[in-house]
Amino acid sequence: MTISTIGVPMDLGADRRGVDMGPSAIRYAGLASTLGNIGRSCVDAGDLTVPHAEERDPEARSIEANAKYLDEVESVCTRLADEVASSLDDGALPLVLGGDHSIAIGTLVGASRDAEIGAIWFDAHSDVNTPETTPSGNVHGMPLAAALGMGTFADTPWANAPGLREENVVLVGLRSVDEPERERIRDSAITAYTMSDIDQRGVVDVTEEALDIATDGVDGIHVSLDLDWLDPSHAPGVGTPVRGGVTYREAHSALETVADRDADTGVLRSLELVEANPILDSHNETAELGVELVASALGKRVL
Ligand code: Z70
Ligand code: MN
Ligand code: MN
Ligand code: MN
Repeated sequence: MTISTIGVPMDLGADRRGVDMGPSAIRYAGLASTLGNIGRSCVDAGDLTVPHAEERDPEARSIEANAKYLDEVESVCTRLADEVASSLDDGALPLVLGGDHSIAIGTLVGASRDAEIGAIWFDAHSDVNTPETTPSGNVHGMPLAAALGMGTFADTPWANAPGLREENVVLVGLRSVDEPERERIRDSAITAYTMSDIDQRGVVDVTEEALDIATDGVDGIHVSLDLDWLDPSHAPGVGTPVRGGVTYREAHSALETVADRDADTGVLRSLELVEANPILDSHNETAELGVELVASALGKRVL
C-alpha cells in the first residue's frame, strides 16, 4: 500500500515555537529514502498552509475561553481531514507529519469519516484536556478530548471524529497527566497504560493488549506517535520533554509489534508523527529517530 505523506507545519497548539519546522526536519532526516528502502512506495502531498502566530490574535477564540488559536486549528484540521480522507479513498495509507499534536483532531476526523476506527496514542501525555480543564490553553493538550466530543467539544462538530469510540482508544506510556484528565480518563471507556505498566509488563505485552482493544470491532486503527513518548535522552527535540519515557529499543519494539499485527490483519489505516522540534533538537536526531520508528511501524526488518 502506498504511503501518502501530508506535512502540517502547525505550532499554534503549543507554547514552544519551532515545532512548525517538524515536517521539514522529518523529510530532511530521510523519510522518503527510508520508506523506499523497505519497499514502500511513497507519495508526498506537501505541506498544508498554516498561518504564523505573528499574523494572528491568540485571544480570538471560537470557544469562549481557554483554547488558544482554536479558529486557526479548526481551519487547518478541516483541510487536513479532507486530505486524510482523500488519501484513504485513493487506497493509500496517510502519514501525517507535525507539527504539534493539535493536528490529530484533523487526522482522526478524516480517518474516521467513512470507517469505524480505533486509536493508539503513544505519548507521555493523555491529551484529554478541554477548554474547561486545560492548565495552559494549548490545544495540543486537547486533541483526544476534541475528537471524542468531550466537555465543550460536544458543541464543536468539526472536531468530532465520527467513527471513533472511547472503547477503542488506548493511551500508552503516560507519565504526565493533569488531575482533571485523570478523572476524565477514569470516567470514560478509554484504556490507559502508564510507564509503570510498561515497566512491569514489558512494552510488547502492553502493545499487544493495546492492539487487541483498539482493533476490537473496527475497520482499522490510527497510530499517533508523539515523540515526547520517548525518554528525552533519546528524543531531546520536543517542546515538553518528560523524564522516564521509553527507551530507543522499547519504542522500536512497540512499533514492530504494530507492524506484526498489521502484517497479519492489515489493520493499520493511518499514522502520525508529531511534536518534533528542530530548534530544541541536537543535530536532527529526534526527527531521525522519528523516521526510524515510522519505518518500524511500516514493516522494516533486519532479516
Ligand atoms: C498539558 C496541557 C502536552 C504535549 C504537552 C500538557 C500537554 N497536559 N502535550 N506536550 N505534547 O497543557 O494540557
Ligand atoms: Mn510558524
Ligand atoms: Mn501529545
Ligand atoms: Mn506529549
